[in-house]
Amino acid sequence: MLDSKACEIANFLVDTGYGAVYLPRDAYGDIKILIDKPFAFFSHKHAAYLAGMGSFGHNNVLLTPQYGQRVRFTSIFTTAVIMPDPIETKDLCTHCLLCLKNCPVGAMPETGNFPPPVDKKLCATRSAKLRDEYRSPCGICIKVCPVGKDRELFGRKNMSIYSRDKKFEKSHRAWEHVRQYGCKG
Ligand code: B12
Ligand code: SF4
Ligand code: SF4
Repeated sequence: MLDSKACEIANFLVDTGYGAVYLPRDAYGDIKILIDKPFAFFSHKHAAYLAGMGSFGHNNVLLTPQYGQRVRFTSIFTTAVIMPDPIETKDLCTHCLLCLKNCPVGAMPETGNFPPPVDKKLCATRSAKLRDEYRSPCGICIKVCPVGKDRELFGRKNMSIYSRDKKFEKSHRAWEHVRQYGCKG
């Protein structure tokens, strides 16, 4: 959807009289390519940062006030002059380290320059393994992040829902039920 919407917007700009091309949301053919070379030719999260959409989180992904990190980007290069929003100077990350504590492969260091570098190989290897099992890619670090107004909308303000808290046993049983279908098990 991101690619087709970006294509539509670029085409609209061209029809309106401006040069415009969109950049694909990911631009790689297979997750396994990213194990050895985890870079794209263009970084959407840095473009989003410069476009004033948010600030970086401890897990190196861009945080937005509306959706935390549960948001994906695409970008359009155009000759149209569009007023940018100011760069987000507020640090939206609460430094709670829930992303780090919940990462199943320990891909994030606790200290170092902020945001500390994620071990891309470990992370990409996990997603490649999940793909081989016909599962969706990982994303636990963005799921458990408390930032974002979407938390209210989805009734997920209490972050202990992600721990094995007895209070949320009903939700965990429902998740386990769902996960038994559509994959190897
Ligand atoms: C390659 C890639 C991966 C690789 C590497 C991840 C990474 N951190 O770079 C792997 C497979 C591991 C991966 C995993 C994930 N990804 Co990914 N990925 C990409 C992709 C295709 C390119 C990223 C890239 O090349 N960035 C450019 C480099 C320069 O960025 P960087 O290395 O993070 O740079 C930082 C540091 O390295 C450091 N740094 C860089 N250079 C230097 C130099 C010096 C001297 C120093 C000191 C520091 C420094 O500072 C930078 C700023 O933080 C983008 C799509 C795109 N085309 O942008 C999606 C993208 C970044 N991924 C995304 C997502 C959501 C994920 C996952 C959650 C998986 C999922 N379920 O989709 C995980 C999160 C992992 C994590 N914690 O980062 C989203 C992020 C959206 C957002 N809100 O920011 C993107 C933008 C896709 C999209 N179209 O929306 N991804
Ligand atoms: S996507 Fe998964 S493996 Fe990668 S850094 Fe986030 S929690 Fe860790
Ligand atoms: S989980 Fe906590 S430390 Fe990690 S990015 Fe979100 S607010 Fe920052």
